[in-house]
Amino acid sequence: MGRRHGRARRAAEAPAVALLALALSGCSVERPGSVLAPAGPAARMELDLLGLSLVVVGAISAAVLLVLLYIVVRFRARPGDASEGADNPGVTWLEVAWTAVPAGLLVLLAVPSLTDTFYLAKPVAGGMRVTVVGHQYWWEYRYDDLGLVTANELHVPAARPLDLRVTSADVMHEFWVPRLGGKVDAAPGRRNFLYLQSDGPGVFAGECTQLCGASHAHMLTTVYADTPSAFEAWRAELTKPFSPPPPGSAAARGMQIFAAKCASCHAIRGTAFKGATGPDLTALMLRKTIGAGTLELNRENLVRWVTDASVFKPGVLMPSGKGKLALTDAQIRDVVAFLETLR
Ligand code: HEC
Ligand SMILES: [Cu+2]
Repeated sequence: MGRRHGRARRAAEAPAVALLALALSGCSVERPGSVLAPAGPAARMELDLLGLSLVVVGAISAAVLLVLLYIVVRFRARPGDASEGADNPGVTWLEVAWTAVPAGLLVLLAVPSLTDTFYLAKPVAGGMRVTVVGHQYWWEYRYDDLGLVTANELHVPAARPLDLRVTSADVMHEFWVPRLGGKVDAAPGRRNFLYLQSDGPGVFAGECTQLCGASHAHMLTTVYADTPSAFEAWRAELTKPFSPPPPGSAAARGMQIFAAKCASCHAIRGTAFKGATGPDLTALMLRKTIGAGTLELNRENLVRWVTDASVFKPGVLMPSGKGKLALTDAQIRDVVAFLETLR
């Protein structure tokens, strides 16, 4: 009785759980983003190919199953009939047909597969060149033509083709933004080309899809396909001259701490800070998140991150402020005050 009751209740709850899951999946930028909802020409080309293969394979499967079903029923053993059945010497037209039809279908699949593969394998004219470098556990973006460097949040002009050259500074990673196109390996010592493009402005989730260490799951990225004016505003922020904080302020004290403890790993454009093992922090405050999507960017989270990032990101390669870097709480607040001037 109790068991029956439980089962009935679970059955009654199922639609509610499904609805809740649906509602939750509708929140914020969709992660990881579905290849079934392409938002640009490369992704659409790949989905069309998938659709064509499904139709062809589905038609073949259905035809074979129908013929099989017919044969099983039509030529089944009947009660009282012990004969071996008729000896069929072969039907030429049938044999020609079942050779020619699959051959035709293979050609139908091969032609678009090959043309699409070759099309997607080379840069589209007028593309924006960005070098993508995978690091444990974040993405570095170097805009080769614009001379900009940033991390984790890739701003691009909407609808412009991207000419990405993907590589790695350490282990194998894999770069994937499902709604904009295929994925590609980020391998040390190699530069793999990837063409992505959006139809228009939008925000697209991406991530590392090659298990690369303890915080592989915290190696997210976001592509911002900006309108021309939004992209220009972002570019202007990243290239404007560095303005040092006013002498005597908390931020000024923080900048000295930064020079001593952080600049060996982090660069800021227009300063003497040129570290390259961690993300470039130029215009840091324009980002929505820190730690490759790990925490929302705000003062409290910056303090927590600098205090000990490994609390949020296991195996993180940034040393803890409180531990290894031997900073006091007051020093951490000062250095965060400096970070907050980076915009
Ligand atoms: C040994 C090198 C190293 C030192 C020293 C270091 N960091 Fe980092 N930092 C990193 C690495 C690596 C990351 C990327 C971690 C990740 O997301 O996996 C990082 C990430 C960050 C981020 C987040 C950036 C982003 O866009 O996600 C901030 C902010 C930051 N560090 C500030 C500091 C400050 C402030 C100091 C000095 C108190 C400091 N770091 C010292 C290596 C370092
Ligand atoms: Cu990775």
